[in-house]
Amino acid sequence: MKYQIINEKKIDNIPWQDRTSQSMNSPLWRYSENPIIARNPAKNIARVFNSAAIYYKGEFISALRGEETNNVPYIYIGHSSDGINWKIEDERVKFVDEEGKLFMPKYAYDPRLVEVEGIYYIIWCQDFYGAAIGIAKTEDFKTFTRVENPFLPFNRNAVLFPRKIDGMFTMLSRPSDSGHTPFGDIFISQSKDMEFWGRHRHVMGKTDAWWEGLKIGAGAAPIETSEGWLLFYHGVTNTCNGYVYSIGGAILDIDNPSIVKYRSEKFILTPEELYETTGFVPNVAFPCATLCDAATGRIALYYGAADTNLALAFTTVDEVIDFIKDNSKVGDAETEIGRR
Ligand code: BMA
Repeated sequence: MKYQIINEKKIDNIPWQDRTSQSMNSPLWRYSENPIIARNPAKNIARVFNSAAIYYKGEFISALRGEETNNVPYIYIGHSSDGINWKIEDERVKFVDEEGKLFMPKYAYDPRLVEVEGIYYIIWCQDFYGAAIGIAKTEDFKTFTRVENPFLPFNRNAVLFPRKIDGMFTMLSRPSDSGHTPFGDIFISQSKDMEFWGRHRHVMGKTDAWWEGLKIGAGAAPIETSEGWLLFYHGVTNTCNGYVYSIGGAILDIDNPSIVKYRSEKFILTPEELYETTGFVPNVAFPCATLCDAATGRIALYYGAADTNLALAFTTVDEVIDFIKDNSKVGDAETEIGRR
């Protein structure tokens, strides 16, 4: 391997399929049996998409965006032995406060699931007098205790780094409005205790490239590699038929991830398959999590498709980093250091 994945668990049974020819213009290739979760996957759940998965004690666990049969989203936990076939728990996650009392958000969507020092954090979007970030922690996937909201409204797409940087929890987020936000850049913030957040810095913004000319937002938790933090994010364009969400890739400086080292000016995956182009919201590919195997350099990426399905794509650390470096353009949208 040319590049190394650092600090990731070895996952012998990471979901995997060898590259197929479909992906001429992309360093990612889709799982041939996509979607892995299609419509009506469980009682009371109409659609599962934009969801995160993690390796936990020999199995895979997911935090799923389960859109119920009244279109209100909540988080559901899924279990899987292969990362592909999921058994969804019957009940939505019952979040509690520090005293153990039920403390449910009005709704919860686009969960990310990240382990930092043995604690598993779910980070999602919720109502806090408008769209805002919610966080809860668990050690056993049975009790989920709410943590203070990190930011004021409005904000979405918060993604925690999988380790502390400079001794601090580090999180990307995307300040927004409370609707179908027509703008948005990725920012970074740090916290000593997961309660008080500061040192806010700009990381990167929309660009002149049309596929991400409207807004961007962090996707999966960054992967630590020998080249820097590998970030899969979403980029959005506006068309006469509405927004189109593609997947982009960037590499952030390992010690100071507000610095963008490389950023692909081309999308790395865009909606093409029927399950991505057709559904509740057509033309959406929305990444929320990866699984990585450091030993082989394999990466499996989970992404929501058309706000209807959950899909899987694969790449290797070498292929995706080479693609990002070969197509990299770092310009004004990433060099606003010093502007606070
Ligand atoms: C965004 C979020 C995502 C969704 C996307 C496309 O604003 O709400 O959950 O996938 O729009 O509808």
